[in-house]
Amino acid sequence: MTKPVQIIGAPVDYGANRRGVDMGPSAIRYAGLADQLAGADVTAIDSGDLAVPRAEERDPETEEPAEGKAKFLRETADVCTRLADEVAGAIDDDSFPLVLGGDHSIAMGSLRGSARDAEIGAIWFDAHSDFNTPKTSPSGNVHGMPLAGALGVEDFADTEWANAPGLSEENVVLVGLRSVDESETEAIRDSDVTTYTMSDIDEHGITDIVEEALDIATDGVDGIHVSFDLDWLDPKEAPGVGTPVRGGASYREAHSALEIVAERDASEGVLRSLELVEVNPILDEHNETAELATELAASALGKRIL
Ligand code: NNH
Ligand code: MN
Ligand code: MN
Ligand code: MN
Repeated sequence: MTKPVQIIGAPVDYGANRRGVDMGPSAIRYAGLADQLAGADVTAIDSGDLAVPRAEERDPETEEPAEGKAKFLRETADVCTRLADEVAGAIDDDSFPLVLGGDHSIAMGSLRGSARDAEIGAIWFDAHSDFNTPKTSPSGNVHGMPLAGALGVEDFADTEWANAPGLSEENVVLVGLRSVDESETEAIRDSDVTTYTMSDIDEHGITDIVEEALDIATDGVDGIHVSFDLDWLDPKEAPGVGTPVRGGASYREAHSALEIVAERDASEGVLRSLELVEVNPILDEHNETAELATELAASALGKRIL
């Protein structure tokens, strides 16, 4: 990454089912993010954390939407609006936004900011598809909705904060799925997003899948956002997440995936923004998931061994 990297912390847990993920940005910094980025020859500016009121001060029930449920939706809307401004501001300053979560609900802010005045694609590394809406969500947890939100599915279509008009389904690729709710299946099939499951990775290998994902995500756009949910990895590698699912990506597959992204970026300048989400230090073992997040950031931003 030749641009200066602007670190933006989003200490949000409104969207998750387990408290503690709001401490993710601190845990990732404490795990040595600055050193890892220096090791990737990146100039980093840490702009600190967004101010996020504690969930305890808020009422989880929201008045809207009329149907279905989505906990802390108003608070999520507020923080995503401010995050979008930060991300768009970093891009305007010719920096590269690196967003640290927080739960995955913040992706609606990152994507909307990244897509401001631009057509973008997105690669979504996640065990889950995050394609629920307030009407369909079995949990009411907004971290299961951000991709539907950013694509303006159903209730999200008219929002001024979730829907990212510069992001089209044709340029969205989900990689490494292994937990898709019944409620999400139809919406995904009806959409034009591309999906690769863990079985696809077993069959074709991570390198082919990520190269294909990059071809699709970058086709005809100004750049891509990479949204990286740490629960994409196998829980043995990344225990510090709220919704672990067995059978995930290995340590090497995760690095390899992001090294391929970095290589494509080095040759074609495709990367516009990156986020690492769902690190929960309360559930972690000796901060190892946070540490992994720092290493993965370095891989995505071009760290080389030789
Ligand atoms: N699909 C579930 C839900 O909507 C779980 C989502 N959890 C995630 N997504 N961590 O990445 O609640
Ligand atoms: Mn997710
Ligand atoms: Mn997930
Ligand atoms: Mn192939």
